[in-house]
Amino acid sequence: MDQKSSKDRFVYKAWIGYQAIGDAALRKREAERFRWIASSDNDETVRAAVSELVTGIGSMFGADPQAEKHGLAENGIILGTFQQNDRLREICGDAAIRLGADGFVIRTSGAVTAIGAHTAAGVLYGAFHLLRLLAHGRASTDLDVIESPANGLRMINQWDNIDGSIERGYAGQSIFYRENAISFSLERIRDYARLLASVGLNAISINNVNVHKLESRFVTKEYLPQIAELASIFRVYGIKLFLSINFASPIEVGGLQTADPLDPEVRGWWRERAAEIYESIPDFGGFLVKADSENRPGPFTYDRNHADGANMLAEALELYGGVIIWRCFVYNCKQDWRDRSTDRARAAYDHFMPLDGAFKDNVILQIKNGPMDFQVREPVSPLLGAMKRTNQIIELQISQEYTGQQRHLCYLVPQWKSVLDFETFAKGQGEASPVRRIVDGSAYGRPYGGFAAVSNIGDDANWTGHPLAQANLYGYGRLAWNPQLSSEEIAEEWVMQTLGSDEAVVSNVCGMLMESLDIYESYTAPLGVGWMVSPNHHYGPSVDGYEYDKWGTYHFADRYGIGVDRTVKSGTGYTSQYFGGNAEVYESLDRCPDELLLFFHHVPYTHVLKSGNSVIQHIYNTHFEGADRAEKQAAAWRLLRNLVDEEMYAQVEARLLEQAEHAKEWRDTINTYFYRKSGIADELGRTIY
Ligand code: GCV
Repeated sequence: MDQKSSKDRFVYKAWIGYQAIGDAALRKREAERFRWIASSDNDETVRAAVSELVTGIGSMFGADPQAEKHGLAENGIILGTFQQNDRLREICGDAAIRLGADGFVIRTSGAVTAIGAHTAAGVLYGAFHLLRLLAHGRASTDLDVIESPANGLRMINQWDNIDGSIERGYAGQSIFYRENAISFSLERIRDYARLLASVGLNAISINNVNVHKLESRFVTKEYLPQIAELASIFRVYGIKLFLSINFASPIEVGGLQTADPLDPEVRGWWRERAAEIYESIPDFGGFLVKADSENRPGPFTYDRNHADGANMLAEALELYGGVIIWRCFVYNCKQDWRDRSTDRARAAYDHFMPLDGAFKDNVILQIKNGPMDFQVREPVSPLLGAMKRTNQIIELQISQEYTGQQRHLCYLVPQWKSVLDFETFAKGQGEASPVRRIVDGSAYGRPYGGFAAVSNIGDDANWTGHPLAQANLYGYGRLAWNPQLSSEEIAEEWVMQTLGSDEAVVSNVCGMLMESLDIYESYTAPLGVGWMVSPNHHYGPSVDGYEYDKWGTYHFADRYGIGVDRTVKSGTGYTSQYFGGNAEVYESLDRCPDELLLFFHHVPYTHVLKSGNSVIQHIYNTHFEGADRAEKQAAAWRLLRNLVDEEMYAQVEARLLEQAEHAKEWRDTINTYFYRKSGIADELGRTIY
């Protein structure tokens, strides 16, 4: 069934292909040090960790480590939970007290390497981490690593539909569904679980947040047996399964007259569903909900608010320890473009802020990183940090809907880093409150915190369409584990584990990844204004594609100027949703950062930026430079022709060539549009049509 996957292909193995280490002396030494791998834990997750170590060490060092129950005296790895193993407690038990949930210790003692954790999942994360260190050529002789994840929930959202399609998917069809049925290859799902666990992810929602007819029935006995099978594969890798649900299911599936969250019959219906689900999947994670958003049903139909809706579901799951993840992507998607008073950017805050404190403890709000919708550049959502008495997690999009659809190279980790490092001033000047501390729950001592992101994988043999887009999935997981890692570190880790440690490969590919976001931004929508993509499918330039539409996504370009006035003084007042310093900076035309200028202000084309260029000249310069730089990426890759796997090489080359061509399309469409609108020529006299 899984025609496109072949586990032996280089591109399929992604970053867990465990490339052979080139240094022969190191190979010999390490093979000698890892003669056995022992665990006395009788647990499927720990067994998966053992098997991963056997595979990884075997492949990297040409070794043949034996899986044992009890560690012999020297030359091996001992791993497991502290409570099961005296030797582990002896070697690294002192660090146990410093470990958070899911954390691990890796420590060398003589010729023994110990991996200890409180939980089986922690042991698995420790095993993957040891393999990561070894892939980097780190010798195993003096390890003393203690790590715990910063975030409790580290989740991936599949936008997969039962017909096999994936909403905003750019890497083939679903690996979960085919032709209106749940249909999967055990091996492929297991390998996906391995990839996710290898970077510490611990939760997955397996169906699109737009829940259609058949998927609405996933909460019934008709589908639960197969869903339970999926849950059991993910469980081995410490990953909890969630379902996206349809708020109107009591009507559409249950035959009730209403889905009113305060109706006793509706509440009873959801309680029955919960009982059935937990009977099949005792560790079921919970529901992910898109309600009153883009034509999906929700509590507004019944004049109820989102706390009423979320709490009703939360009550049904609380008995079993389940949670409700409720999305804040709620806005008017039927706006009249002539209406200048409605501002989509304001919507999430306006809807949810008044409800702070009204949600049950097992409700978690999922907030997109920006106020609009995953544009290449947006300010940080002002809702992040605003609600002090509500659990919140951040939602990112690994799938490159607006960032080149995995046909363009766009390493998103630097974008996510800038969001996570953004100082919200939620706690005033006295205490730092960057987004990463809001979402991990620590700023307000919340019981839940974490990350969610829309997956970028499909059934393409290389998982992500563009093989280098694997770095985004990898980077997402690594950041969810530790948001303080740098973009460069993550890029290097991914390259070394995926492509090996050849110096030219590492430096060229890291360089390409690190530049790619900036390049993509340069030749697409300028200065934070966003959109300008072709409607519906969102690929390629169309400056006015969304300008006279209902979706609330406007740039307001006319012959004099461009940008959206979101100030309090003369615009939509959106800037007031930020705390102190940020509100002031964004409100001020002088202080607003160039890269977000058009998001917050409407200015004439002649307005001079901090860079010294006028807005119009900036548009011309960045578009010419961006397209040139895209071409250079292809040239940098060509230097690696004989240094990377042939199939990988060809797939990347084809995409880079397409990108270079397509960047010219963007360049010319945008430059021509603004030249004709403004009538102002390029100072450098380059060709604009
Ligand atoms: C799943 C954007 C996308 C939609 C997506 C929606 C969401 O509008 O274009 O495809 O729907 O976001 O996040 O719910």
